[in-house]
Amino acid sequence: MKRISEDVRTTKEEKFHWFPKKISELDRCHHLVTKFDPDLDQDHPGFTDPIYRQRRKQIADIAFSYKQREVFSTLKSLYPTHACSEHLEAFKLLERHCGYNENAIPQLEDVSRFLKERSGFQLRPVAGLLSARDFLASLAFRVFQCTQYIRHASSPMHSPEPDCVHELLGHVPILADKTFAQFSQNIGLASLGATDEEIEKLSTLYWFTVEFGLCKQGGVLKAYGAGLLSSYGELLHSLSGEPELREFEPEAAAVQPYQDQTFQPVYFVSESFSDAKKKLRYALANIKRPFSVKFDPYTYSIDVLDNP
Ligand code: HBI
Ligand code: FE
Repeated sequence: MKRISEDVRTTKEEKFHWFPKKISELDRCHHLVTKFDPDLDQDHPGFTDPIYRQRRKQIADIAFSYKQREVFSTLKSLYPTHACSEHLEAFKLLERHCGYNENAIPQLEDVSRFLKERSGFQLRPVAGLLSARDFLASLAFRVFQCTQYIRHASSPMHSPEPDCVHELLGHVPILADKTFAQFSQNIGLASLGATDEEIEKLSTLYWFTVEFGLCKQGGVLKAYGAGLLSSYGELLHSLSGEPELREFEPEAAAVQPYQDQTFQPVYFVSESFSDAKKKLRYALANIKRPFSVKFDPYTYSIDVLDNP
């Protein structure tokens, strides 16, 4: 087969230049005519003014790195085949009612109101990566700490830390599911007053479920973990048949070494959220504390009960 160059495609012997067919494809229309560039044209009035040229360079860099819609539309195209039905359903509602679209980042307040109606979860803004203890404690109150900044435009498909793409496309849709919400809150409740070793185990459990969990739906594997649903590359990898898959068992998932630099070599598969929730309940019952905790949904507070 003949190799087709980037800009010229052949259809039925007809040659024509590539042209953008969607507004997002304007990201590729970035070739500049250098004739009047103040860096290259000696006759440009700003040629001898380094401060002016520096400012022009900064402004140009912003224009070059502007990648409209890239992340949203690429991820969205994978959801119908790769995301679990709960994520898909909530995602549609978020598009309809909460301003999810490729042109804008929705407001935290609107998304939080939506979640509160669906599952009682609410969002609160956070400045960055929290300690596991603080992050898990908030889940006990059905509060999700949500970053509001976006990843650097030079790396649209990857962010080393949580950003609003990860929160809004990965976590939020699945938090709208009542059973999953309960599962998340239960991890949070178990973390309250826990030892550092127990926090480490709960974090790992959280990692292999909330972040990188897979589940079976109608005999087909789907993703429900937010780390998967906000990462194009790892979402494809996780369902490619290549990595090792194990049946979800909380005790095993809590001590499985994990990767935060590259794709996971192992994923845990749940039968359903209710099944995962049930298994989690048994596992958490084995953590011994001199007190038990109960969330009071009327006052949004934790009741601490001394164990006899
Ligand atoms: N902090 N802001 C923020 N967002 C997260 O998703 C997050 C966190 N701290 C820890 C954490 N996630 C998990 O990896 C577990 O350690 C609980
Ligand atoms: Fe996360």
